[in-house]
Amino acid sequence: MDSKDYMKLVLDAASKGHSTWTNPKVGAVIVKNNQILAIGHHEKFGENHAEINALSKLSKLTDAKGATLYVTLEPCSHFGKTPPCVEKIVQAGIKKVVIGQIDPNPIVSGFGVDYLKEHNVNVEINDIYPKFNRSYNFFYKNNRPLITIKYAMTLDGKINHIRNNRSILTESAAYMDSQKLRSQNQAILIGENTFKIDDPELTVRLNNMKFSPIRLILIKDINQVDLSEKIFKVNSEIWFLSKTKPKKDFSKNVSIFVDDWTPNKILKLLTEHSIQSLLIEGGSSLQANFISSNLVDNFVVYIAPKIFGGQGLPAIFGEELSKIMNLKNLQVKNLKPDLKITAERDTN
Ligand code: AOF
Ligand code: ZN
Repeated sequence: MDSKDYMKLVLDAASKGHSTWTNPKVGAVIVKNNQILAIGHHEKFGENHAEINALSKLSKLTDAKGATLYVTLEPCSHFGKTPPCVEKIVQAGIKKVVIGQIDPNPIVSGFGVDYLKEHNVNVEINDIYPKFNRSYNFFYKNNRPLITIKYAMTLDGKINHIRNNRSILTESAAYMDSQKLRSQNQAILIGENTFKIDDPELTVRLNNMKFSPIRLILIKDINQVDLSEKIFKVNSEIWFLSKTKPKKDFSKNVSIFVDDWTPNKILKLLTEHSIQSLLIEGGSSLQANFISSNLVDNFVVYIAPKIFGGQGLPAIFGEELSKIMNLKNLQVKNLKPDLKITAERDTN
């Protein structure tokens, strides 16, 4: 195996991490004389970093003396929830560290490499995982969350059949895929009409698990919210973004932010709370507002094999959006009987 193979191996290891939010997924492998001594990955937010998990698999730390450490992300140099990995790496006598990517997190960025070099460890830096830990990287580079818009439509662009009624357009494969999409985002946002008409739970139902990203609801008047809505049945965080102050008490998992909300203000709030990714599920006027503000990075569109024609409401965005947007990286996936199309903002 060569360096390229090891870098692929660490990426596979990193991918095994589950609940690492809002920390990155990281993988590490220790190699000596072309033998793999140990592989580790970051398993869960707040727990050991990948490098420490790999080192702790050795029978003794000094088994790694003279070895090379391959790691997807620059090893950390700060005291956070765990002590700095670079100190352990130096203590173990590792002589070379091959890094997949410099950490964009300013508390680490470059400092990890500096520490290793100062302690006579050879460092090789690559930049080979541009898409891995996408929202983590995006957040630190752009100082705002990565924003994805999701909607389902018919082949003639209709999202609803009858006004103020929810039309279910797609089938089970697309449904499962959209659940996965929810699980990949730290927060979900919906507007007032979607909240009232759909009465959604906004949870993730996957592999017999039920959990939820932070659920954000944009509403004019918080005092119009009915506590019997389905959203309150699940005990995870809910944020109402309201124009008015509440007159009644809500449960502990409900936060109310009062302002005259615009897409830019919402984004500022999320950034201040270190939210790295946001999925906007609807309705289309809320999505159109974000597009108009030039704040949408990703599109996920499910297309159902139906035509509503004049029986349906105006097509998605209709006249609500007067902006032209160019997209790139269009990809199509067959989720029979539906299609999934993804696209990204074209920044050029
Ligand atoms: C991880 N896992 O394997 C590596 C990380 O709050 P802490 O102490 O867990 O530190 C989180 C930061 O540590 C994270 O933003 C990144 O900069 C760095 N490296 N984090 O959770 C890991 N190697
Ligand atoms: Zn670390």
